[in-house]
Amino acid sequence: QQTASALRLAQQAVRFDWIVPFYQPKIALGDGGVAGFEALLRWHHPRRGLQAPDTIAPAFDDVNLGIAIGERMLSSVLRDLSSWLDAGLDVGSIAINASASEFLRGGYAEWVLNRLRLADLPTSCLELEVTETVFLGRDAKYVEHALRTLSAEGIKIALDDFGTGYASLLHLKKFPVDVLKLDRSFVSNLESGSSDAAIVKAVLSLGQNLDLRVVAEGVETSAQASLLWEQGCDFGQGYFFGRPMAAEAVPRFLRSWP
Ligand code: G
Ligand code: G
Ligand code: MN
Ligand code: NA
Repeated sequence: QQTASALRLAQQAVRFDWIVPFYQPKIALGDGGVAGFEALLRWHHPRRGLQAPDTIAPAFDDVNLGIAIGERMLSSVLRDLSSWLDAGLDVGSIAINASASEFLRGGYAEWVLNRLRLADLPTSCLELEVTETVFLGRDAKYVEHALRTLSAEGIKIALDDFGTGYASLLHLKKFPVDVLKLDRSFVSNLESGSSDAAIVKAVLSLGQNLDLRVVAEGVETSAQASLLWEQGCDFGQGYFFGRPMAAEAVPRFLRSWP
């Protein structure tokens, strides 16, 4: 019944427009510049206030709700992007997260491309984050088609939570992946010289050899940022650089960023 209540809440959140993207900066470790942001779902509960996505996570796997949530997120992101670009702000590329259920709609890629065209925005301003679970279902053929279409139009594809899934290497060969997002669980123990340090090294060398950019997630300290940079990681994301923030806070963040 926990799932049922999460689905009910998600339904309400969609219907009443309680879903908003928060934005977390992605930093180029070399020069410290803002390379872009990841759009992360938050929703307003009328009594409990702003909620993280885990409170409605089962909705991501529901086809209708997953699609409806994806629509709300993309609409809001494109609206925010337009206002930032109109204001002359360079926000870099915005990454959105897509769940497996969203690919079950006919023409996922065409829908995204059409929304970009209608908003008069270039494909280079958008990135798509997927986890390996989208490669594993019966509908992997649709996913492959959608990712190839988006990729051919210039939208970068990022593999989220990298290192926590299965058969990653095969997927890297088969699907048009541009970016690996190194899961934050490997970053948190980086300094202790644990086996995680070896895993981080291996992922970075994989990225180098396959010509993929690597973004380290969950960077919480300057020591982690330095270690990652020394080992050849080009991008970082995490509380050390900035927490996910409301769209209204993004211009101020960009202006005050060193
Ligand atoms: O922001 P937070 O750390 O609470 O996000 C928790 C999880 O929810 C992350 O794994 C993230 O990938 C996922 N998530 C956040 N926003 C979205 C979204 O808009 N769509 C999908 N499908 N997943 C999201
Ligand atoms: O898409 P993904 O599942 O990777 O979403 C990232 C999640 O990690 C979000 O829920 C975000 O709020 C969270 N997060 C972002 N930066 C940090 C960090 O530095 N530390 C921790 N513990 N979590 C983070
Ligand atoms: Mn993500
Ligand atoms: Na992740």
